[in-house]
Amino acid sequence: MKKIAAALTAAMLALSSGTMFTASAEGDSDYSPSLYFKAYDSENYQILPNGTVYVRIDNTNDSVTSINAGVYIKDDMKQAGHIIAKWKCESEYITLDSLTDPITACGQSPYTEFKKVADIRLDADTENNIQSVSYALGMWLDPFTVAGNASDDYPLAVFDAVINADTPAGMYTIDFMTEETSNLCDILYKYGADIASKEFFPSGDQAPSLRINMSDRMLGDVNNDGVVDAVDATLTLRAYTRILSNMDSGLTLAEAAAADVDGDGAITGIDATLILRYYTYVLSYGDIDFITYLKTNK
Ligand SMILES: [Ca+2]
Ligand SMILES: [Ca+2]
Repeated sequence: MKKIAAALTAAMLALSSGTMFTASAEGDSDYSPSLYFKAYDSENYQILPNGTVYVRIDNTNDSVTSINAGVYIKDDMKQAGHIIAKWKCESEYITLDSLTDPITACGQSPYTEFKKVADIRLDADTENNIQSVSYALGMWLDPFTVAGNASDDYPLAVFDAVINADTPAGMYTIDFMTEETSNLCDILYKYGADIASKEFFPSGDQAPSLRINMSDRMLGDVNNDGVVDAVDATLTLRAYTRILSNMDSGLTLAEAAAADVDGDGAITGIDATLILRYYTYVLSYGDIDFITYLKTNK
């Protein structure tokens, strides 16, 4: 059945390829849906404005931290009609677990065609730390009907990323699968106003990773003296200068994770500036914590 659907899809794509130029003339040729992760709020970790999860690890006890997250499709034009999302974590310290359909997790599937739990296909490959969810009908003719106002009012699936108690500080990611040719994220969507369809393998900006920065110290406190101040900004700027000169940052993994305050996975002048700006705020009797400050002063 799956093969037949794939063959039909291929045939439809072949038939429709001639009309794609017409569609691009209509002005939406650059459009495509995208996938993204969203970590849900918890007392066990903090979420930076860009969605990166900051985990303050404590290797002195055996506590396990679980990050609860959802996988979403952003499809403003509501054109998607076949969705396969696959993601993996390559770190041995993080285990993907508790893959759950959105009906069980939050009472609603993102698409009205998928009303029952059994309509949504979940797969967990625990050996390779891979999870996936598929929204597929036997033969694709029309885009799915979005249940909420937007395609991402409800997740495609939710899962836990379980962080082992002995996880070293550092920067980790959970990644959509975008490289292996036989095991990709795959979305079919309508293309333009006509019947033409397009198969799309989201990658890069259209399938950003979930970033998890872990450190034994609070965000921004690079030297771990309990305060975020000009010294931390200076250390961050020095590391950035070294990186610019093609040298090692000179920071330990715990220092680097604490220095990446905007959570983009790199240490740059922006991180140093944010630390300095927060320090200036604290000097003028500001009393909110760094992450709340970052969220309210984006
Ligand atoms: Ca400090
Ligand atoms: Ca950064």
